[in-house]
Amino acid sequence: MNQNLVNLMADLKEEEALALVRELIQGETNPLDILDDARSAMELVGKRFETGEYFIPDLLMAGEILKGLSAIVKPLLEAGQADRKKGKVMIGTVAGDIHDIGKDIVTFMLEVSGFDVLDLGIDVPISVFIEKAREFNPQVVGLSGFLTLAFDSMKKTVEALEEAGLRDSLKIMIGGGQMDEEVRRYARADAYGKDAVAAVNLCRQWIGV
Ligand code: B12
Repeated sequence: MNQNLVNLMADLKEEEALALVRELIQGETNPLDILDDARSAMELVGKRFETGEYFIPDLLMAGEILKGLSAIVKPLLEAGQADRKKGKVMIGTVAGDIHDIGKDIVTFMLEVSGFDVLDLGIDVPISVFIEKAREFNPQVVGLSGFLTLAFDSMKKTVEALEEAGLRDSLKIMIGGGQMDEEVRRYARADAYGKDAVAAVNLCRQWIGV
């Protein structure tokens, strides 16, 4: 682990963190190690938010740094990993909800773990989930949501996948701020994941890798 990178990211020093990433990439550092450090840094950011040390703008900044880092590191990974994808996961923040920091972390962690991820973005209409599920053919669909109103969007999205005849060919996981096991039952999803690590473990278990 490069503690310097973890600290720069967790302390939200964007320019210095990204400069170090570029430097590491020019050297011998494995891009996967850099992503692993980013994951550790995001965990620290989450803890600082929970304890009241960080506020919303800090989370947004952490998200920006993560995006910047991904943009530098991912092309290197894709070149070497193209034929080593473990399975397909489609993810999106459900209709009416625009929170995406948690979803982006989940997407990032899934990609780092070798899954082919289609991220549909935020406020995703049910029809788009259906259309893209037909096109992309994922083994797992992840529904993210942070608002109470997302409970119903999740339920309706699951129902629509069922009506479209796609439900039996895929597993559905839900997650995000207000979600829990009770919402999972309400929405009739297959599992609730409390964080990005849980999301990766669910996909590993379901896809069998
Ligand atoms: C940041 C934030 C915002 C930002 C969002 C920026 C962005 N790009 O996402 C902004 C400022 C834009 C915002 C807007 C609003 N927000 Co807001 N927001 C938050 C806040 C502070 C943090 C959410 C967050 O990003 N947390 C950090 C991430 C990392 O969260 P996380 O849950 O730890 O994520 C992990 C897991 O949830 C999991 N996970 C996430 N998705 C998935 C998916 C799957 C499949 C799995 C398995 C796991 C998983 O993995 C993640 C990584 O480990 C919360 C309060 C809180 N304490 O949660 C309110 C909060 C969610 N917001 C709230 C509200 C009300 C709003 C607004 C309606 C405010 C308004 N009146 O305009 C609007 C929403 C507009 C809309 N239509 O969506 C309320 C929701 C209340 C409710 N019961 O509905 C909250 C709870 C604040 C509050 N206490 O009132 N918000």
